[in-house]
Amino acid sequence: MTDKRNLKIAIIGAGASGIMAAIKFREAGFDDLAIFEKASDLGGTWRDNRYPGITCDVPSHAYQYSFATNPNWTRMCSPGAEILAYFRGVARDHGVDSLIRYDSEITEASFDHHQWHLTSTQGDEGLFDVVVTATGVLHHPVYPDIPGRDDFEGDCFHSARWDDSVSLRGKRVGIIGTGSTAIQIVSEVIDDVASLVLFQRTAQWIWPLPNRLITDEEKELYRSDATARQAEYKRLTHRMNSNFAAAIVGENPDGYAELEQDCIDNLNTVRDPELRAKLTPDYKVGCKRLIMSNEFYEAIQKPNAALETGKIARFVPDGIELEDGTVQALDVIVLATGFNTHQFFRPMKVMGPGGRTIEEAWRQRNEGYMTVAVPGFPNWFMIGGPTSPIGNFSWLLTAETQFAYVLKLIERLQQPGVSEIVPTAAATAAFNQAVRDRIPQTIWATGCSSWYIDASGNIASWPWTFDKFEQDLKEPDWHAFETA
Ligand code: N01
Repeated sequence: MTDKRNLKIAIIGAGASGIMAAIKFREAGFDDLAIFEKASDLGGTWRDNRYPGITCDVPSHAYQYSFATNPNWTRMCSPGAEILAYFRGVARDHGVDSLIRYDSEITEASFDHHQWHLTSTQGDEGLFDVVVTATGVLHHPVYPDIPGRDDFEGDCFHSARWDDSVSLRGKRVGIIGTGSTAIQIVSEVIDDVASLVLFQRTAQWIWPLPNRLITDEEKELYRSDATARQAEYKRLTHRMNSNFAAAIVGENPDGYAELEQDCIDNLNTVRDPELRAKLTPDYKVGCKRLIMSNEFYEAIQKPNAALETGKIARFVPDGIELEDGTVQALDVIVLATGFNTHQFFRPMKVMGPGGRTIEEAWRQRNEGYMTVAVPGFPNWFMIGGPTSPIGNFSWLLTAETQFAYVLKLIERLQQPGVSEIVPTAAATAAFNQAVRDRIPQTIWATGCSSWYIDASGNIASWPWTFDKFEQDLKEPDWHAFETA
């Protein structure tokens, strides 16, 4: 170990992926680390999203790090605050919270003489041998292109910018959007509000995931028996990735048929045929990210709930006006209108050798090699880069898989005479051609709009099974990389 070069490493983002990366770097013997975080707290999406009803619809015993399984999860799918507390606890217990430089948004990165020079909102951050971006996918809120938002005289905010000073109790509440977020909010607040109007542009398929409490006996077992805990983690991640996600990408037809039938049966629990018709999607199950809830259909059938499918024309001072001229009078409007998922680490300005920017490299589309690196940008690695498995895959396992692969590339930089490593243009082109060849066969290309699709119509997710993802990222193909 002594003759190995110690590298100066920057991690960008102190969310789930950045915390994991720091812990894994430490374990691998790297100790010159800094984590840059644009906010004043860690936790990424679990810090930003505090809306009522926030839960992770991935079972908690799968939505955790493989190396820090938690015996104390309270529910099969635990609430957001519990998940945030978990990440805080893991960061603290592994001593990586002290590496975080808060309120430091990296605004510029430029590569010269084998190193990245980083500038943040705090100023010059110096030189780094390696940069790992861990900037997440769902964190640039999209505000709807509906005119007149400032004309509305009540409270109006995005679901990821929840205004804690506003109580919904006894209010007339409007929610725009029918994604996972809106469905969780509706289910949680319906009994508190005077009335609720859900503005639906597109109906969604909903899989009836029960969210039971984890019993004290189960928790006791997980506390006393690490093997049982690990076995539950393995069982659930396998079920999610190998069965469920394989069904979604078209590699488990029986699993898919079952999933589809579950969603149809769930929809058929809606008693009023007119409401049921409005809630019936016109695209295939799984084309959009599948929503998990066994509460929403009951909530939307309550007497104080209404589903509005008329097209929104504009915000007006007392609510929302539809194209037919009717006005829904509201006190509070929640914009559950999703995220721009194609920005990655931008608006950061990234300049490779010779000043070529990532904007230039990604002018046509966001493309990398094996989801983690980009030709022309040496020693720059991404957790959650273009073509990562997103949506109904398990994100934390994706991040761990990518990190383990990236670590092998970085370890190459410790060898004498190696200062740069970067994927070749040819390997990257071949990888992306294979992606493009495969995409038309996936469920996401069967005719729906979704956040998987970028402005040019490219579908951004890993188009094969998770098993293949793990297999392909097990060991780098060294012919696909060049070093200097
Ligand atoms: O956002 P979305 P989300 N007028 O993009 C509608 C993760 N997540 O925040 O479908 C009217 O899914 C838009 O309509 P349409 C999860 O990965 C996870 O709900 O485009 N409507 C859609 O209905 C999820 O997929 C958990 O026609 C407008 C909605 O807004 C991802 O986050 C929980 C509109 C946006 O839905 C994003 O979910 C919550 C307009 N102008 C979220 N513009 C877990 O439990 C947009 N819409 C893990």
